[in-house]
Amino acid sequence: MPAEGWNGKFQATGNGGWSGAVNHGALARALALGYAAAGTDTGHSGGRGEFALGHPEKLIDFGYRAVHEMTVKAKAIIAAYYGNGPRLSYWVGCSSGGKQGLKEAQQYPADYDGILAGAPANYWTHLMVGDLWVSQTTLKDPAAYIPKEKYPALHKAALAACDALDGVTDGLIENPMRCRFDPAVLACKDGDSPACLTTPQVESARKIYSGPVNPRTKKQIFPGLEPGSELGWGPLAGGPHPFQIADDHFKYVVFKDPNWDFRTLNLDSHVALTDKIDKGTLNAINPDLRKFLGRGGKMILYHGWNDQLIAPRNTVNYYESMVAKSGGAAKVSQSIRLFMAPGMAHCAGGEGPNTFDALTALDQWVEHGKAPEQIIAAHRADGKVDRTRPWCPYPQVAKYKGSGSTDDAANFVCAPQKGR
Ligand SMILES: [Ca+2]
Repeated sequence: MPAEGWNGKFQATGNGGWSGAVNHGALARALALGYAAAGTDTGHSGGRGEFALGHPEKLIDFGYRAVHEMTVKAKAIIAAYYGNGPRLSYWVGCSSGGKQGLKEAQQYPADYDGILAGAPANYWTHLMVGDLWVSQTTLKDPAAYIPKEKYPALHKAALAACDALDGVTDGLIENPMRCRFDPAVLACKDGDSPACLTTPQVESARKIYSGPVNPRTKKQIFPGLEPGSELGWGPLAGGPHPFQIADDHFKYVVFKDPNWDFRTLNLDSHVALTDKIDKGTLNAINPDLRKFLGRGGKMILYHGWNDQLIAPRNTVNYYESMVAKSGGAAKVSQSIRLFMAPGMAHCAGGEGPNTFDALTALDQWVEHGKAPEQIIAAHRADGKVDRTRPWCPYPQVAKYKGSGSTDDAANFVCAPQKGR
C-alpha cells in the first residue's frame, strides 16, 4: 500500500503456471502507479503440480479459493489502513492469471470492477490435454519428431500461405482463422534437409495445427496452435520431455502417480476422467457472466495469435460462448471486449507488436465509461519501437488504410472482417 499518493484503487495481480509464488514485479508496477496491490502464492510454493498429491484442499486453494480470500482480506486491510476501502478494484493477470480473472467474474462477480485477463488457461483440463497431445505427437515416435532447425522453414511457408491475406505483407497474420495452410507444401523431395519435412513430420505439423479430437465422438477437445506460431513450438513439441505443467496435471491431479507416462494419454477416457475429477475446481469455463455485467463490471480479454502454450482459439471459443449466454454481442461489448494480438506469443514477446497498456484502457473504461475502440501495441527491436499496430475488439481486425507506413498504427483502422 502506498504510504502517500494512493490513487484510491486496488489492483490484484495474478499468477502463472502452477502459481506457487507472489509476483513481486507485478506488485511493484502496481504500487508505482499508485495502487494498493496484492498477490498470493495460492497456498503452495514452487511451480510444479506435486503439491496437489494427497492435498485436495490445496488444489481448491489453487483453483479459486486463495484468490477470493486474498481479495476479501486485501480490501479489509486497505480499509483498516486508509480509513476507507478502495473505490475501485481491478484484477490483472495472464495465463493462469487470466484464468483466475475469469473465475472471479464467474464465481465472485462482486470482487472486481475491472478485470484484465490475458491468454486465459481457463479450460484447464482440456488445455492440459491439448498441450500434452502436442508432446505426444512429436515425442512418442522418433520419426514424427520435428527438429527445431525445421521450425523456420515451416514458419516461412505458413507466412507465404497466409501473411498477405490481410492486405499487408509484413510477417504477421492478422487473422489466422482465415488461413488455410497445409504443411505438405514442405514435403521433402530430394532427401531430408532442414528446409523440408518428412512424411511423418508433415503429419505431426498437421496435428499440431488441428489440435486433439476425440477419436470416438470426433469432437474437438482443444484447438491447435495457429499458423505463424511455429518458431515457438519448442516448449510443447521440442522435447526431450513432455510439457511439464500438463504432465504434472495428469501425474499429480488425475492419476496421482508420479510415474504416469504421457505416451499413454487417451483422448477419450482420460479426457472424461480429468473433467469428472475437476468439478469446476481448475476450469473456469462458465459462460454466464450476467451477474458481473449486471454490476457494471468491465473486462478486457487479450490473447496472442502466436501463443505457443495456450491455443488462442480457445479464448475466441470462450468469448463466443460467453456472448451467447450473457446477452448477445451488442450488449456484451458494452462491458467485455476481446483483443486478439497478431504475432504475439504467450502473454508477451513474439514477432508481432507485444507491448501495450491495457490497464489504462481498462481504467478509462471503468472510471470514465470510455470503452476501448482499439489498443495500440508496439514492437521493439534493440530497445527501440520499430512498429505500432492497433489491436481490435474481436471480431474486428486491423485494416491498412492504403497509404503511409505499415509500421505506424495511425495508418490502420479497426473494421469488420469480410469473408472467412
Ligand atoms: Ca500480414
